[in-house]
Amino acid sequence: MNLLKNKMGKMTSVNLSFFFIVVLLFWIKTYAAYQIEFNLGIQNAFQHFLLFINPLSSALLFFSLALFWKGRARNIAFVLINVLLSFVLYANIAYYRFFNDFITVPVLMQAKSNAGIGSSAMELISIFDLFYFVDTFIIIGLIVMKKAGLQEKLRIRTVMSVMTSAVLIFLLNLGLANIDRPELLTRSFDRNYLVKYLGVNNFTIYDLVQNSKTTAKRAMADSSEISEVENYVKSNNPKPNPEMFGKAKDMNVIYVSMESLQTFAIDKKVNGKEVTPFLNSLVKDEGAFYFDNFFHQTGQGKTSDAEFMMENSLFGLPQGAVYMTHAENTYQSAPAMLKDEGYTSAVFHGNYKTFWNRSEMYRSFGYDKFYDATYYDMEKQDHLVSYGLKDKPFFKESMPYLTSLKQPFYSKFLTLSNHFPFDRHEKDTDFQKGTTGDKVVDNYFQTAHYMDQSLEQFFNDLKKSGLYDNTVIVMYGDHYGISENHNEAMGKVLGEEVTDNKHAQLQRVPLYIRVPGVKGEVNHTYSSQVDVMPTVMHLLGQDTKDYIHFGQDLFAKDRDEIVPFRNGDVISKEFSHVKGVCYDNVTGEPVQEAERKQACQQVSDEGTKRLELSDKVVYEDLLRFYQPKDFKKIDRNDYQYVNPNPKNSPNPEQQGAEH
Ligand code: GP9
Ligand code: MN
Repeated sequence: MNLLKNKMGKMTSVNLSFFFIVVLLFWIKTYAAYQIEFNLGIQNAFQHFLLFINPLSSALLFFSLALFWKGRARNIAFVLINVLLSFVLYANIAYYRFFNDFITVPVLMQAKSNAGIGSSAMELISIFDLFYFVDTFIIIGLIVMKKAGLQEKLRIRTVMSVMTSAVLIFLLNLGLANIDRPELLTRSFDRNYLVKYLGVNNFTIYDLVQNSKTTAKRAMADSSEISEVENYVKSNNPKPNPEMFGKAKDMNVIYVSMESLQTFAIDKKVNGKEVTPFLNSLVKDEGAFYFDNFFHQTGQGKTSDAEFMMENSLFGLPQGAVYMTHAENTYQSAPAMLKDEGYTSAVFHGNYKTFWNRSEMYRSFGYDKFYDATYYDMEKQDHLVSYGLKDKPFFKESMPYLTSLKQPFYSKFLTLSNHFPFDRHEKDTDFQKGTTGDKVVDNYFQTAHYMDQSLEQFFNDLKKSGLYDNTVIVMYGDHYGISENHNEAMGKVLGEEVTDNKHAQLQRVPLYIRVPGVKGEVNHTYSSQVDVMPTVMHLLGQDTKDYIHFGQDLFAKDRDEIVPFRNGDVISKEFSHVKGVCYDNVTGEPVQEAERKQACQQVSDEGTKRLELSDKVVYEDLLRFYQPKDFKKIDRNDYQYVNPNPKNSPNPEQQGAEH
């Protein structure tokens, strides 16, 4: 009996030793490919360790499938699995050489759109690439030379324990990755990150799961579902203000996303000096409109959520970033709406195009051009900050691109300097940091001040270029910069305790709209990011009544002033429904009277309804069933953002080192 057991044990180990050789070879090869081919921005030993271990779990799992067979069949399975995995890896390598990105399911589905790669495909592959199949040859060689060991049938339990170890190793990998980069899978900022932390294979699995979820929801929907949304939207769309409608007809548009800028910084003095003197002067000196009860409504998609709301008047999603999960949807966004009017559209950003999956989402929006970091000088170290190019060089280097655009243009500038952790600007400004003792809050004022200066520089350059008098400028704070973790320091800044309600009120972000020839003022309407698209369209003389959107023109007379947030809070002109409690906006105290409580509840329900309907539009991709009058549907295949003369290649160190 013992003899038999020993024999069995020996057989198992012999059987598995070839399996381990196969796994090991693929593991080493993948790791080598990471080092040679991909620029994943490894910043420390811990990340390096994760990069090293990340091919293991999926290699174990996939090759263990072969263990269900015995003899020749198993050997053939080893070879086939190896060929399949090697092919996935190599396809990513070739794709990355051209696009600096990894293959996703939608990319495969739309192979046609990558036709541009066809002609240069031969330049992307080389004879040395046979290296990426070297393990396949070794495995075949070992089998042919009968060095593959005994191929007895393994007990199911043995195979299952190999698979379980694969899953456990994956969970360990994921756990460690989450220590370095919290919310890796829920927020999934960038494909580079997922590959860096989890590996090409696990990324492919993640992408497949994500896509099947999206596809299932989309497949269940039909064209009848849009009518409920359409009815709601049409009955909640106040008439544009005739005094403002068409006031900026045929003018250019420039949006500026002011990174992490919150309203509390406006008109604020630190160490006796204004934090944002330039922005503070805009209403008086430049005739801009300033909205002081304007709120951001972003969720996990941060900057990208803000962009999405500003240009589509739809909400971001309750979980994850809509840019990452629903970039292939049909949208009817501002750049596309203006196409018929002869507008050229462009985005400017000192980070790389994969961040927030922008290069995919912009195709759905129909953006003509995307000037990402490859268009800027990213060599000077003192011009760089965690997420890319600092704002002053960013605006400076953007000017020639901007002035070369065919007019009228619709453009967007995404700033970066004022991003968490708000550092590395000591040498760029003489503005002194705050004194609360909380590093994040203290730094914030310095980087916000630097951004303010960069905006002044940009305005001056616009004036010099002659664009200023013919361009509507919309500048908005994208989301909060100071999180709840800093309530204590914020209490010192504001001179009052930061309660739940106060924190909700702090989600105000500044919004400026400057329309040449129109005298602006401070506007107190309760409003939010979804309201900007109809406002700007109406200024340009474009009606939005045929479009599915959830915002209301900021200049309209009968707005209902309801601001829903992704965390479930809803703020209106009269009430703030925060964490389930209803506060009176005048006293800041909880509402007591039953009747008013009910009114507050109604406001909250109304806000929630908007979020739900908007989510339905996005999850079920309902705009594919909807055709606004005079709107020409966007074909994503017409858009692609490949810089023919890149000044640099993506360096993920400038893709969000910290968060
Ligand atoms: C990076 C920039 C910052 O490209 O948009 O992203 P955020 O973390 O603010 O969303
Ligand atoms: Mn941001």
